[in-house]
Amino acid sequence: KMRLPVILFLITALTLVFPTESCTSFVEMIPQKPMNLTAFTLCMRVATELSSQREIILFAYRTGNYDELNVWGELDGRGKCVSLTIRIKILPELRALITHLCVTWDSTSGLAVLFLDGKRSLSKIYKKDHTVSPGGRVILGQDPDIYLGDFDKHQNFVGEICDVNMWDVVLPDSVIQGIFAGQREPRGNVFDWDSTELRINGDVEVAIRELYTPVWAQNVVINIEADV
Ligand SMILES: *[C@@H]1O[C@H](CO)[C@@H](O)[C@H](O)[C@H]1NC(C)=O
Ligand SMILES: [Ca+2]
Repeated sequence: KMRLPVILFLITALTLVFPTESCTSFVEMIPQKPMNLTAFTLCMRVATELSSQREIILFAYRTGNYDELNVWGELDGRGKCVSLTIRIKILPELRALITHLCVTWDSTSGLAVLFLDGKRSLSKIYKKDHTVSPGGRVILGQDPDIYLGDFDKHQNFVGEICDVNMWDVVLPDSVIQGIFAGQREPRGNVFDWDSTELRINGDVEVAIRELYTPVWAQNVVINIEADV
């Protein structure tokens, strides 16, 4: 009989590293349900070292003719707000340390709110009474100017992104704070990072990282008796 140490409760996840400026590398995410949304919560963990004065696309959902739902980081904060469906400036908080970012939006009020590491921004009004259209494609890493293509390497994402989850409702602030702190419930019903199909294109490294270990389980080693 031997005692085998088993370390439990390590929660790991895929992570995507976009190493360089490129106009060919992107990851398509296949949604679990049609994206006719009247509300959503979109969360991700993201880090970048891009410091040049340029836009960075963080999430792009485009149908045939329209950018339906794009999230941009605009490091210099002076990005022009063209008439995209939803365009949210993120300002300088994005950095080389992983940041947990969530965006919520609800069409009834038009309220859009940003959360950075669980801290809530002011509310802004975007596209009251609008419905996001279904039938498009969601990609990470590039901004499509046509249905799926016409990428600009000065807008692409360079850095690491993971744990991209989306719900078709606005989650309460306390739930978003819990997710930032590592809770894995509720799982996204539009995108659930643990199960969503990812289609990798070009130079994107897919790695596994430790996402989160509950505080009570850190350094817990449980010995299990086993016949060997
Ligand atoms: C989205 O479309 C489906 C199927 O047509 C429908 O059942 C659902 O109610 C729609 N959701 C919204 C928010 O419009
Ligand atoms: Ca573009």
